[in-house]
Amino acid sequence: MPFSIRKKRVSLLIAGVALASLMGCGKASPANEPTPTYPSTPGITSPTPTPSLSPLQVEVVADSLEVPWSLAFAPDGRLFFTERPGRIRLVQNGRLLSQPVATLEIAAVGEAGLMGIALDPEFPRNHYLYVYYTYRDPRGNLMNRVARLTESDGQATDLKVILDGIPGGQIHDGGRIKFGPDGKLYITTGDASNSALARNLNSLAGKILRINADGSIPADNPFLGSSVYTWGHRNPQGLAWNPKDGHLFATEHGPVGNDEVNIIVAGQNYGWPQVQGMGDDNRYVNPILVFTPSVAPSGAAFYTGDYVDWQGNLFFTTLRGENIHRVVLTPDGKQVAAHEPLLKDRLGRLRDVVMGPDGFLYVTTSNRDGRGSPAANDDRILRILPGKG
Ligand SMILES: [Ca+2]
Repeated sequence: MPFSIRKKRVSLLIAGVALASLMGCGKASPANEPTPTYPSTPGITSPTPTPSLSPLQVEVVADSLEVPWSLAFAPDGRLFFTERPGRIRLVQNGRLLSQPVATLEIAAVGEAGLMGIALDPEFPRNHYLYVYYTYRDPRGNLMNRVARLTESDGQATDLKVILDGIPGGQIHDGGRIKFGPDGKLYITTGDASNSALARNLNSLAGKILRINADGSIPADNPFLGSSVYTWGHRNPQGLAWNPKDGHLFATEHGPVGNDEVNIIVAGQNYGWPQVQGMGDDNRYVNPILVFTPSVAPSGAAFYTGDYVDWQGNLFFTTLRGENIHRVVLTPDGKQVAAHEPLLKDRLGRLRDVVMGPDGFLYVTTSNRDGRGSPAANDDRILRILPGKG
């Protein structure tokens, strides 16, 4: 693949242990905070714990960032990402460009701001990039929308709103956007702190939405004339498709505990607010993983690189849990066979994970989001190399 971090950076490779202490962010959980546990979930095949944590190396790709929320690689190897206060930025040839790709007028309040970014499947031809952000409407209400920009030589202009009217709030704004293997744009939205909206099919809050790249509604969406794809979500922030069968997985923040990983099926209700975590009501889809206490899962990605032990595994980052989880699925791809938190050491809150064209995982820290303990060089984009220890 064309993308490569500059060779001299290879010399910076250090084991995760050394990195965490070097960067002064080996922060331990407060003594009074319960250590997250990773329970087996009732009704699924009993997970077989992976015997030991995978060896990892961690490399700094970019630092001194401000809440890098979402990563998107272009086919030419450039890495576009958002910073929540409103900037789209770029790592090119392994170097962070100081000049933003664009600075957007958004409302950065609480958890809200500039969140998701996705590149058009035809990006090499049309240079369209898509973002999800919060703004204030004329009455001062916080709202979310999806907009498209056109990139040229590292600058993005000509903003065009393609989906609007997503209720927003200081918390629970969802915000992940990704193109699926079907070429449609999927969007996670939060309940905007109004749980009733998640069970209301007429609201775009608390949903996973599916639209065409131009903002129109696909004819094969489950609800006629609606962008709603699934409902009953509280605050989903991660999307990833299993390359083996095309099934969509989503991570979701529960209230106090009951964080979820779900397999997303068109038209289904995922329970919020009637059911959180596992339920026994067949009107609602149960998650395949539940976390109590909360780990706050965010970005998600499937691994398709060369490291055999990880191939076909689902990875997701956690904010409160400050880790990357590796999930091994059963051969039918519908249940969890095993999972492990990967990091032995704390890099802090982790917001997004994607797979780079070089076959390595890239994650972002979120230590300047108001809930973390930032080190001097936070926030960062990190590259995770497996199996080198
Ligand atoms: Ca649920």
